[in-house]
Amino acid sequence: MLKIYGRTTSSNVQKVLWCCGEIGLDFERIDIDAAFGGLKTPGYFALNPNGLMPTIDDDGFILSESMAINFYLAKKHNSPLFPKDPKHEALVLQWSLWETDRLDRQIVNYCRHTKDLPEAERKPEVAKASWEEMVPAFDALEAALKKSEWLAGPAFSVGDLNVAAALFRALTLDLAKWPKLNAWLRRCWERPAAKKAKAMREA
Ligand SMILES: N[C@@H](CCC(=O)N[C@@H](CS)C(=O)NCC(=O)O)C(=O)O
Repeated sequence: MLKIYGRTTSSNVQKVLWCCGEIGLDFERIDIDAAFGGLKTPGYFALNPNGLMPTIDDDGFILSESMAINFYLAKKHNSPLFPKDPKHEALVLQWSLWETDRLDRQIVNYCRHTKDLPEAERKPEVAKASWEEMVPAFDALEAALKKSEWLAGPAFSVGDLNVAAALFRALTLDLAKWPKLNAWLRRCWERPAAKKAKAMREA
């Protein structure tokens, strides 16, 4: 059976749990702390030399990077999440890679330095610099979503899943300036598999 290493409170693990829910995959989830005593241990480094979660073990095939894991699972299981049209497949890659470059760290840093960290540890200059990168990225998503309901073809795909899952923290931000992005994000997170992954995080 597919094994997923990582805790449910990690947004990158949540992304993979959401994908498994969409596909209807059974899996065993292993809490890294319980199994290995931590991420930075020889046991876990043997699986993932980055010492980060998630990692999967699919009958001996070891893979890390949440978005790559989702491409693999969606493609392997012939899920409608993975578009058949090579152009749509390319758009899945485009948006997933784009998100890791333009928004991933920026949104985490913004939320940390505006609300998540204890007040004394917040650095307003980090929040400001992050926001200045997030605005043009949100504008780019807004422009794409004005043209199409979904990011990679006519239906919800692993591209939408990867980007919406990564934008988990944006659900708590005021997105009124980006109505298409706001509606798309909420549409994605209204999916039963997304709600289930979110419930696992909050359990
Ligand atoms: N690009 C990687 C990022 C992995 C990552 O940064 N994971 C975080 C959790 S979301 C982690 O392992 N952090 C170390 C920790 O929580 O101790 C992916 O998408 O899988």
